[in-house]
Amino acid sequence: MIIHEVETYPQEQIQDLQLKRLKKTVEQVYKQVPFYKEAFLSLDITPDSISTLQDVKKLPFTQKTDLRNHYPFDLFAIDMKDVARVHASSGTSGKPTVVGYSQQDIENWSQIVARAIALGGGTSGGIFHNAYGYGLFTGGLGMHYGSEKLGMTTVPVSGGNTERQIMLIEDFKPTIIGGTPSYVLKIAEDMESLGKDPRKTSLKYGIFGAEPWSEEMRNVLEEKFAIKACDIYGLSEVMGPGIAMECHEAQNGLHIAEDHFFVEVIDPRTLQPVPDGQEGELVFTSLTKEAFPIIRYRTGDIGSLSRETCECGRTTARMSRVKGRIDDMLIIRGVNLFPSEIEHYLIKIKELAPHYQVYLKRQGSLDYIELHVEVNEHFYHAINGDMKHTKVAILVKTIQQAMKSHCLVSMNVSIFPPKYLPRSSGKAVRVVDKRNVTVFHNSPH
Ligand code: DLL
Repeated sequence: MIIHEVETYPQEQIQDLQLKRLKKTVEQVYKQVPFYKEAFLSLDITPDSISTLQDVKKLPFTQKTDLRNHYPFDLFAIDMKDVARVHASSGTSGKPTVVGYSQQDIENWSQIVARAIALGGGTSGGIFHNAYGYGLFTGGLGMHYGSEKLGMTTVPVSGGNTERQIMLIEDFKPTIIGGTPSYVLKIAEDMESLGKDPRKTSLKYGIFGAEPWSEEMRNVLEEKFAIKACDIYGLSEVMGPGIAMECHEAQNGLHIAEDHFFVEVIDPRTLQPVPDGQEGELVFTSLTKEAFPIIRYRTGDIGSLSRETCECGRTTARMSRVKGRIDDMLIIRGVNLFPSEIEHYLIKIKELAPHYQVYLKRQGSLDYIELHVEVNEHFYHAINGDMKHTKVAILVKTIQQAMKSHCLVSMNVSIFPPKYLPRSSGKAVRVVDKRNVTVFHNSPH
């Protein structure tokens, strides 16, 4: 359902709005954030340097390290007394990155997410089961405010405690479930273990994101729950969930909330723009934020853009599914590979459950992948008997061949029984880097 006229504006009209808002944002950061003023001056630019949307290229990039270096609040553009809320990313090392919102920012974000949920099939009167984590992570509260804004009854269940999630899904009869795709998959599996059929719930739509997932994972989730599953994208540095969202009508690219965010796609090496349709790093500039405006934020996420009008009628630019983050790209003997590409081919192997972990290991000076996969219950029960070792050996070969021919990398494969690999209630851990682990003691042979 299209809930805001801006979603169908002709491109020129969106661009006029973007330019007006960009100028205001540039003016605001120049005046209120010393970090940006210095960066502008060092490039010899002032707010007057922006007279067209193309001039955005004159502006400096912002990176995660800039947020870390100004921890916690030094990039905020308003007085702390006017900051209504902060969120932070967990950050694997050192301090988290902190972002702030004014009351108006929260109102805008709620509207953005309301639009996103409507894109994914939400309507007022429905019930939204929100299994995104609540807390400093933007997922839970971001989706919550948007769901309420849309007029949905919101169930703030957060992630974890899967048995209770299942009970609430059965009892409250939600129409939409939101959560990371990997966690919602776990909910389905646990239902099956309890002898319940996930296809029989009241759920009609799923809004999944916060981590890379493949088309094949979409098929698995749609099949398991008998729902339509759509992809939602966002990041805390730019706002949180809702920056872009797929429509359930086309399920073909994520509509960007272009009235609030200006998107660019650049080549991460040359930092130059790449043409529409070509993959590169997504870069966002906020256009309406008050507390934490951000200029040309390099997301590290790889995707591409399309500006064709979508069959749902919306005219906003669409971004592709995010393949992964540049820092998560594996480089194995010269081949670049994202875990989501491994997922894409792994899920097609019918003996496997849709769970995997990529162990990065090193032998001498060479890196290699040890792929940890899990067989599904069906295969597990079918292989009991004398042919067990042969069947597993054949499966290993099948996986190795699929990886070699599609991902161009030879991998070691370890096969585990069902439910062996760790599940997360939030973002799944797909890569485990064991390259710098030194063995403390090896027992003699
Ligand atoms: O993950 C915001 C969010 C919450 C998005 C709920 C969607 C749903 P962060 O914790 O700051 O924010 O992590 C942002 O997660 O730069 C991407 O690398 C990744 N990411 C987010 N959505 C997707 C997606 C939230 N749909 C980082 N596909 C981003 C692939 C995604 N990766």
